[in-house]
Amino acid sequence: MQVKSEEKKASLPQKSNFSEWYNEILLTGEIMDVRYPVKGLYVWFPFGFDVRKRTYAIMRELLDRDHKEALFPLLIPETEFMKEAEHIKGFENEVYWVTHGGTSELDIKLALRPTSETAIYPMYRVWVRSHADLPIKIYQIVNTFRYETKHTRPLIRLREITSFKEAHTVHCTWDEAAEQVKEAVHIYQEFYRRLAIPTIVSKRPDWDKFPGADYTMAVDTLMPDGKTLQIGTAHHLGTNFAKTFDIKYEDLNGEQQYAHQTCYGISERSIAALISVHGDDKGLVLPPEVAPVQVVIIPVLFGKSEEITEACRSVALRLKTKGLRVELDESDERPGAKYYKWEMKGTPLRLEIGPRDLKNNAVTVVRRDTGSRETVPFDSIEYEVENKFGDITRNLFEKAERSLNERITRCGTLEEVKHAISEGIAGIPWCKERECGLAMEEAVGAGILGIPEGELGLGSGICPVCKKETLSMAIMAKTY
Ligand code: 5CA
Ligand code: ZN
Repeated sequence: MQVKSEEKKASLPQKSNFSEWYNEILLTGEIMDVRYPVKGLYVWFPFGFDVRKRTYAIMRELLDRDHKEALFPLLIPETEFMKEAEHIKGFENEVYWVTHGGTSELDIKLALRPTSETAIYPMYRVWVRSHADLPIKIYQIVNTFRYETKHTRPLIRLREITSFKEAHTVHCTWDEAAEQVKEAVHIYQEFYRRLAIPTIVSKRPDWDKFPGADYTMAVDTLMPDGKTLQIGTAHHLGTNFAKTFDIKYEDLNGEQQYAHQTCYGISERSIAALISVHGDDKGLVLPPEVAPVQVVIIPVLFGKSEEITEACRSVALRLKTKGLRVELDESDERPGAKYYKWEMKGTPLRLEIGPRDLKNNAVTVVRRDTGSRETVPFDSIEYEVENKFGDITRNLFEKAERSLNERITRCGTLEEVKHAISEGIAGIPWCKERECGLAMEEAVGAGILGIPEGELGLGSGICPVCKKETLSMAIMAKTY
């Protein structure tokens, strides 16, 4: 038995070896099975699906405050898909086409949505009549398909994105749409705060914006290997799509006006970030809000003890009554083996009751995030557990934020940037000119994420290319 649990412990590579760790934890942590025989498509295990469900419940909760959920078809006729020139340019190499129904060739090819502008906007054309119909704020959570040619990776770069949350809004004015983009970014920040994931918000450089957008705001986080992951984007579409899809409203003066639009999306990259930012050498570490099992109770029995079993059952019942997700592990495995198993699963709290706890009318509480052990009175277990949940989420966020901040380096030269991006994010003065930006990317072999919001984006310096003075700092990083 001892040997077996040691083996289990050793089966996860150290997190410092991130790529191997990531692949292994998806399988051992029962998040995704990567053995499906189509490249870029993966299978959600029930446990992973449970985490996904809880994560997206947060997203739904935030959006449902003032958005409506809807559902549009997966198939988009070529005639609609081919309307917006920029959009086509951006996506045509990534589209899967349905060309046949059975054995007969279709008159009009059908695209599997890579994103749903061209599925939704023909309907918006019909739905939008007057200023009184606006704003419209609709979202859907669907699968989308992108024939990605870059290296595919589970949860990160998929050919079937299974958890694409896309919101599409319509407004009277450009400014109202700009406000909506801000709101979208706030929603994402709140969402990631709930997942204890720190984020950096920046406006993408013009050459990296969404095809068909006026501008793109992006939310990024830093992965353990020092590469950033774009975990959400919000796009101001101006009237670009309104013009091609003829979405007009009658204004107060009775005049026809083109509508202004936004769209914003996230994917299961949110789950990739959740796993990668918090996990450790022992496995998953999940914030209580999204953990399928929040508390595991393990009887520490030496010989048979009815009393310990009874005490464990009673605690389980009390916590369940509080609405918590509790598992009482009464299996025959040794306690040590059980610890490994539940640690791997990221269970935020482990309660142990042994003979000494019983004697003292107490429960031993072990935190997954810190490993700390504490004895708490049996009678106040509900209070103690709920209290610790708050502490855990706070601690996870603070720890992740520290780790992010430690890996941001302010640089003065491109040589320094080259060095800094092997560890994380580099800040570098940038005059905001396209030519300089492209030259900087070329020189260091990494992308400009943008000029980040907040203090990080400020600082006087000299653009490394044109040598002009500037007050803005761009951030650069190797990206997924
Ligand atoms: N229509 C817009 C907003 S919904 C759109 O498609 N934007 S996007 O292309 O930027 O995608 C939204 C987010 O989905 C991205 O920020 C990124 O986090 C995620 N994403 C994009 N492509 C993939 C992919 N192949 N696999 C996993 N996630 C992806
Ligand atoms: Zn410059």
